[in-house]
Amino acid sequence: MTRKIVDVDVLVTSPSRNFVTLKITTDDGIVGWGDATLNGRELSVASYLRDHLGPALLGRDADRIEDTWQYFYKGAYWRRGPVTMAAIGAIDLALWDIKGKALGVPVYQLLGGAARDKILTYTHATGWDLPELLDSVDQRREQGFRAVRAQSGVPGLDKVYGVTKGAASYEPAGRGAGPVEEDWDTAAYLRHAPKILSAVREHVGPELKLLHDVHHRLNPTEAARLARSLEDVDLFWLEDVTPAENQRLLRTLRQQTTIPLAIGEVFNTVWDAELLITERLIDYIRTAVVHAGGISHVRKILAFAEVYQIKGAPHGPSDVSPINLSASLHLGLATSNFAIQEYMGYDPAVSEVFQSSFRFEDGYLHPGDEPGLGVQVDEDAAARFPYTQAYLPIARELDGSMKDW
Ligand code: GCO
Ligand code: MG
Repeated sequence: MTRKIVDVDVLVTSPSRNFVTLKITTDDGIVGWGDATLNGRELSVASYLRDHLGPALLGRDADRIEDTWQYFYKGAYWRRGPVTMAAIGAIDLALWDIKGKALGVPVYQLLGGAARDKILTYTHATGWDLPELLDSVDQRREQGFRAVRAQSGVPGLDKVYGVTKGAASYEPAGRGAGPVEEDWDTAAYLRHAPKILSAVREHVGPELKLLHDVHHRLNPTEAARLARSLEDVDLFWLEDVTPAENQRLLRTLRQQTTIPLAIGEVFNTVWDAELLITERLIDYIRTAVVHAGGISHVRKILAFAEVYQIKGAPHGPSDVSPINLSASLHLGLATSNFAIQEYMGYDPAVSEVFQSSFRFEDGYLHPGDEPGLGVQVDEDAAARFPYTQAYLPIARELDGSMKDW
């Protein structure tokens, strides 16, 4: 028996953020949804799906998820890379959604069933100065969060990625033809960050899990200095301390600190993480299902990481769609070495387009028990929010040279 794919459609919608959504329909009328959002490069993935993979999907058996994954991964000749892997990831999510709906079970049941009752989640707190940051952290605690990522401004700068003077909201991407440019000052950051994070720890006491994201801005020496000065803050993790390309450099950093390290949100395949995993240079792997070939590939990354006592903690910002979040939660519920899920919530307009069955309670998330991934997409609502170009800001050193992301 086969379940034939009869229609493939790609929606690009912008209810506050640009999201690329894949819709696959089968000959028995089942619709599966996948997320294909690659922040700032959305249309490249949409074209990859519309122009190359979509036509090849027509007539294929929707039930053959692994074979379809291998067909597109091995069959492309040009393997890996964010655009390719996001496109394959979207197909993978849509096919898991279809299989769940066809069998009447939530996707986590197809992955082996629940390995935990609920998924610990962390959110973002931001404030330009300490009082604003503490207010933001307190708000998050009042909302029930048990784990919070704390980011602040830096004295001498006007803006730091994701934190704006006097603005409570998080505005990571600016609309327009090119990215906004920000200044960056490593020395000022290194002087300031330990003080502010120590003050946050003192304010919240020992229980709250505190995280901090460096966004690839340091070299290994600077990262070691920062980590050593933060040892007493008891961070749950320090994220993306250095650019992720030259991973051998992290060997020396690991000898300098016991702070857990989290890396991987820009990775697309297991090959991007192989050294980090086999040498255990990280404690948490951050790869998101949407960006690394979907559930089928990320669960292999997590199985590989499990052997090295590394846990999954996927990227889950508001700039990928609720379909990605749901897929991550199904995977997380069914995976024993899954630690925590990033969750920032969404603009209300996002819920007009994506209705999701996941629920947040008391600092934990659960994907819900609807068949498939549990996300309905309202295509009329999606059409009301057309795509507009938007990009993450870039940063320059004080002398005007480009800074690493
Ligand atoms: C995170 C990320 C974000 C990214 C953004 C890129 O940990 O959530 O680092 O802050 O910059 O999601 O698309
Ligand atoms: Mg990050």
